[in-house]
Amino acid sequence: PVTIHRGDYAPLPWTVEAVELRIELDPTATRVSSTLTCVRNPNVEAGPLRLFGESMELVELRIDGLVASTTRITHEHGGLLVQLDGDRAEVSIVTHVDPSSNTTLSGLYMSRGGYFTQCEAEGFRRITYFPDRPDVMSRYRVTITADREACPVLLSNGNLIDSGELDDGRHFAQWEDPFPKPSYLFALVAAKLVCLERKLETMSGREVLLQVWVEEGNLDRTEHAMDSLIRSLRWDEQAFGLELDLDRFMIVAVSDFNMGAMENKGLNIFNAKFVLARPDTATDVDYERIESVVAHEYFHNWTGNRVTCRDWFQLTLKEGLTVFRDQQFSADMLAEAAGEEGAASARAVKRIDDVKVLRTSQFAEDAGPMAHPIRPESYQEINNFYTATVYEKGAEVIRMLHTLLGHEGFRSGIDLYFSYHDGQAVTCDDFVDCMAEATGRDLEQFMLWYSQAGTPIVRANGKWLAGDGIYVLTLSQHLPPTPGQPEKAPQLIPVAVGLIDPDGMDMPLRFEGESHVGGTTRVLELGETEQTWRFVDLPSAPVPSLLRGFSAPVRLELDEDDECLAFRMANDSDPFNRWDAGQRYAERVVLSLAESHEHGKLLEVPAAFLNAVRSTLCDDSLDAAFRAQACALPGETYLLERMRPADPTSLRVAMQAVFAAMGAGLADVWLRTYHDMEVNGAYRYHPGDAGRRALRNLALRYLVAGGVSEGVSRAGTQFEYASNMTECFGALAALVMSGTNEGRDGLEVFYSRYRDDALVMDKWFALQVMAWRRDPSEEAPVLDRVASLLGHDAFSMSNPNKVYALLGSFFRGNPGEFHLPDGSGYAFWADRVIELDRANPQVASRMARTLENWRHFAPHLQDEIRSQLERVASTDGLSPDVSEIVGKALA
Ligand code: BAL
Ligand code: ZN
Repeated sequence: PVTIHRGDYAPLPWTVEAVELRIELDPTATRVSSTLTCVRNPNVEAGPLRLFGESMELVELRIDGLVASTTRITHEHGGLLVQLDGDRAEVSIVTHVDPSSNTTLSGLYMSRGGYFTQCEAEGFRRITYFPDRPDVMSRYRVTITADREACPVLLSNGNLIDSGELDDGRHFAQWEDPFPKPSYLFALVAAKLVCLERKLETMSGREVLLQVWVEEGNLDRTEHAMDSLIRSLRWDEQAFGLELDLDRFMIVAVSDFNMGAMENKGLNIFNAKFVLARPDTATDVDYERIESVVAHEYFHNWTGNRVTCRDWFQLTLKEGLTVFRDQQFSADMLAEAAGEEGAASARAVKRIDDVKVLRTSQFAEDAGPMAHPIRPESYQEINNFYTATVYEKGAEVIRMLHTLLGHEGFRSGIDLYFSYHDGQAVTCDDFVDCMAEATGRDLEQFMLWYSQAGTPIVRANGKWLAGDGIYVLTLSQHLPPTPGQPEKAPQLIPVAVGLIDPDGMDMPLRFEGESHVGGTTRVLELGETEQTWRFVDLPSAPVPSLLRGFSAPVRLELDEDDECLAFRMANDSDPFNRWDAGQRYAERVVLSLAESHEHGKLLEVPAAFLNAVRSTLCDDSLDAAFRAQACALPGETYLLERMRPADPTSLRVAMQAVFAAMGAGLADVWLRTYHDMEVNGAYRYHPGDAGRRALRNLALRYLVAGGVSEGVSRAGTQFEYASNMTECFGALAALVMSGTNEGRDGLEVFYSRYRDDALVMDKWFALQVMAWRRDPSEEAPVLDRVASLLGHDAFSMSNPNKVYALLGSFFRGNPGEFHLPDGSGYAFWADRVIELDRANPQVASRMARTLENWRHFAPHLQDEIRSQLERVASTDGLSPDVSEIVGKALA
């Protein structure tokens, strides 16, 4: 495999000013004619025009109208080098592509009879030969022709400038995008679709047309996506002064899609699951996710499209920033809906959700063979770097800038960024330079967040000097080695700190040498290996509350006993830390039970832990959504990463014991909560209602796990009579996860109700493969069920959503069943990765990644995994995507 290095970047000798594309769609022989207005780059040493190309047939290449002689063309890695004279040239290329056999879903492909494109990162080169790099920005005019009957709707980027009829039942549409863009933002859709549309006035008074395009039967599921789009548009105007720059903005839903969605200029193409919602088919979590994905893609119009990345190493420039923006947007939306009283809690719940994702996926990535800085130094396949590190940790890095510079400073940096770089392809340095220039702050050390991989460990030690009323806090940082980076320098880490008095109140904070108290939460800037702060004037020994709001993406280590954790669970004024204290306590309980199991000891859940959960659950001052977060156990996947060596079987036994104890031991409060939290009236997507539903569903989960018969019957009733998917699925999940007979029956009923609804069937597949067995000695492993579901009528290996639902959920979401001691799960995994790789390397690679942290497992499992990794690695014709993952895993 070829490795590409960040340091090797060089601008191209030729760029493309304008592109004229004519695409004559045909299922097996689409003809693509492109005319490129090529311009010599005066700042670069002379050289040929570089055109990348893959998986298509070159029919013709002309230079300034004349067929190019073969001496002018060199074939290289599937692409072409073309010798051009002078400073400008017109290069015309004709290619043939076969969309119907394009199973990679990259480039031009077909889904349910329609044509769709996906060009990020390097899909455009599968449509035509082109300098397919983000630093080549061109104006596009696109003419699409297609069979009118099969594809009545023809869409591309920008504005529709012409359309009409052709011979033989064909028709055409011509689109022009006024903004220069890189090829990865090109898009085309030709299909049988209908749309919901709205007209809106932007902040400068321009009228714009917004459309959400879907298959005909789905029109009644588009309202929420449209509302989300309108809210996003308004928010970007208000929060950042950024207006929609086009006259028309379209979202298209497609059933077969590798990623979540794609921000093509003016023509966002979405995985249908992030568009379609109706109360009876989508859960509250789906509604929330749709809102944030719509926002994310919309926000890319400025952070990504107007200012784009110079090269793919800079991916976090647009992704980290845009994730940060969508997180802020969602927090604002939730806070607004919750009203003044509930706003802070609503924001905290959103923060908790985001941090859970980061700590589960990104921390694991940092601890394995794929660890990379948010700006990677090298890659073999760029598609493997659309990672939790680039996205979620990238967003945390932006959040730290926001914390360090303050809101005003951050905003002035953003303004400067657009004033300098609008219309350009730039780097992460350019972005941080703007932040530094706008605020006068030296951010050189901060840049280490862009170049060093790994999760910093911040260790805290506190000393109470009773006689002086001084609390001495020492923080030290350590960044563990990662592949290729044995040694690291200390980074700049903002640590938000509060001190709590014995009554549970925050203490006013003053550092030694300061004349005034500076509030009850202070941000310490840890920039050295070790630093000490002295808090003075304290009347009593404080309990520290560190890393409030999760102010930096680090692992915090602090010696706290159970009592102290319970105290912070009950008292910390920072809701994030209040939640986190509970999670730390729960982690300690579960992992110690897992250890007891390994030593053949009896498993006993400490009463003090149950009491702490009971207090949280009964605290009426906390809203339902927060209580649902605070009373949920940490995810099994997260805990498995915290366990060294990781032993999924004992972890599962421990988890089951804690679930059962929490259900049976707290049955009275769960039943009361279930009753009190009932939501009446028609379904509406609202965080208040969603929180109540979440808490009720959690109650059912515990009650069923605890074998509480009243809980099982409540779940059965809720499943039967639910008027919305959140309640229906929540009840079913409670019954299925605990392996009950009622759950098995429920799955059949659910199937008969929703068998024709592909998105709901994804939930059905995912749920049953994540189920826990009640008695592993008597029941067949879940693996058998997964294997048999592969042959189910509703399943398809060529649909990424189905693969993620069935295989992804099993490999990632059910460790206790996937990691069977006899290794049969791993052999199954290898067979699937190899099978998928032949058709869709991107999806195969995602599945391959589910075993990359195999060295964390107990030795007997490691041996089994290694042999399957080796089997995959030695498969003939392996894609670069999977090859990079298994190669790095075995290195
Ligand atoms: N750019 C790929 C999809 C996304 O991050 O929005
Ligand atoms: Zn994005």
